Amino acid sequence: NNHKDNSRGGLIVLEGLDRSGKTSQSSRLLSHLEGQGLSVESWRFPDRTTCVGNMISSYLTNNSQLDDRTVHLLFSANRWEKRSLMESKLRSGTTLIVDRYSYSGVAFSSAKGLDIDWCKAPEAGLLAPDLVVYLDIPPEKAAERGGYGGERYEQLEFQKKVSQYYNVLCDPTWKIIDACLPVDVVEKQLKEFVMNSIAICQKGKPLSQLWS
Ligand code: NYM
Repeated sequence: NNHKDNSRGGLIVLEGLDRSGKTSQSSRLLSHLEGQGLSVESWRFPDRTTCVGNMISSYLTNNSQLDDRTVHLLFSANRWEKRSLMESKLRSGTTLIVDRYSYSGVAFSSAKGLDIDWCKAPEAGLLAPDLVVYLDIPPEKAAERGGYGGERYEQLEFQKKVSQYYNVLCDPTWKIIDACLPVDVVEKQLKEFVMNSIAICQKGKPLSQLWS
């Protein structure tokens, strides 16, 4: 039947400040979904394994200096270079759990003072997520968690600005989870949102594009 033809995996995006718990929640979610017998992969942006990703990584670790607009476009290019693989994975039925996406791109660059519409422009045409989950943590609480690794951006004052731009980007379709709740509670809420979203994609929800 028709449903089966258009069945696909879900594009699930986790967003939040540094130290909000995205990475540990991604790995818990991955194990859970694998355990359900689903085809699923865990991705992250920046993807530091590509040439572009190497440039980004060297910038983040303060091993190179780049103009703010230049690095913004590199982060965007790093998503564009993965777009076709992303689309084929989704169409072949694999769900992708993505740790950061275009929203990080826009929130972090806008927090540096770049115009928000300028920041959004190169993201237009990338695949739109089926679900965005925002792990919500006050910047002060995130800072208390420690482990800011000394990369660029990992400073309280800057993270406060980033959180303001996430607020601007947030739309009513985003699912917000209080990231100060115990990890198991966050995990449980996350699973529920994700399972619902995957079920809709399996029924043949069309893929769509960001901001275009
Ligand atoms: N970051 C991440 C950006 O500034 N723009 C982007 O497009 C993306 C995807 O990179 N502080 C920032 C947010 C993080 C940093 O990410 C590295 P991570 O999740 O720590 O590897």
